[in-house]
Amino acid sequence: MRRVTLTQFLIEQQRAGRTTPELRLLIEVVARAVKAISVNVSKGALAGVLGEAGTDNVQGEAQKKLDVIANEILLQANEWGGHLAAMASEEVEEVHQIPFDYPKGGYLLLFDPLDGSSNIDVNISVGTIFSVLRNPEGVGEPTEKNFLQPGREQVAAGYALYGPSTQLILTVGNGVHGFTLDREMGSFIYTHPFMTVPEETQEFAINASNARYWEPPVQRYIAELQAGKTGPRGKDFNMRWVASMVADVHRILTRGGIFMYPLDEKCRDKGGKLRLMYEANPMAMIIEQAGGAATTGRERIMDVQPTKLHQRVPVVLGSAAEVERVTQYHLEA
Ligand code: P6P
Repeated sequence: MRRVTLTQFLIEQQRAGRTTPELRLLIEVVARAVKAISVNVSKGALAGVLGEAGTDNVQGEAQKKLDVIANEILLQANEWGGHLAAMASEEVEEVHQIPFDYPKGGYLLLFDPLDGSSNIDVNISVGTIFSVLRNPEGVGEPTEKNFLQPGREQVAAGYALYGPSTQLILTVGNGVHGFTLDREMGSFIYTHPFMTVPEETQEFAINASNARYWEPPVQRYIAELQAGKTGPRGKDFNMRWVASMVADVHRILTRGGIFMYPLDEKCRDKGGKLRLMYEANPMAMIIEQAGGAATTGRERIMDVQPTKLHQRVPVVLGSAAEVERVTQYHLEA
């Protein structure tokens, strides 16, 4: 069967009026950067890139060497193309401006360059998450304010999963499409057209060690899943927790499930654990485009009006029926 590459897919989306040439270039550049990150991640100990970088990120978390490498790759790959007005990264406090000697474009790119990096040293899948917004017209040098748009304004979102194979999952607002990296050719091959989240599921993903901190609606929901056949759900459920959001979300996108990092007593003062702008929003766009649902437990994630670039938010996403049930339990509380 003739293999369709990411480039051909994007050209066809552009022909159909779903992407602009600038957005097509942006995605191609991000895909090239992701290939370079994949090469570094897959070298592991052979390239001296494991372990701590000896620095902390904006979240006060110790950075891994690969966090810093992945961040640099994405910043440098996207500076010169003329498609971006500015960038924002989980690893960098301030908005990253386009160097003055390059032209600016109409888009804002946000990313978590290497999500789940605590898994790197134990060789478990990690990923890159990205989100694309339009830069508001005529507002001069982009500031944090330009980025503070609700997730429903995203024009594209995606992630790369560095697993047994490297996959790029992408939406430009017309369904979710998966590509697998052919390392010999160096190209992403279109392998998963129109991915959809199964409505029903028997798998849930949550860090169960936080159970004593959960709010009552979450306690109630998880207790029912754990009761299995003998409980009100009348069927057994399985639990999976990779502690790498990209890996957990990809499993849910592929075979269904619900992913929860809810508000709890431990993360309440920070507003949640996961970041809104470059983790929750892009994943929410992907999951909704695949027929699933994504909320904070109380409201649609993509309707949250951001107030800070690095703000956190509770996340409940996946099979629509399950997410709806969690929302219902919050309303009944
Ligand atoms: P915990 C990784 O650090 C991350 O941001 C997500 O990728 C992941 O879902 C979550 O945190 C894991 O959190 O508390 O289980 O370590």
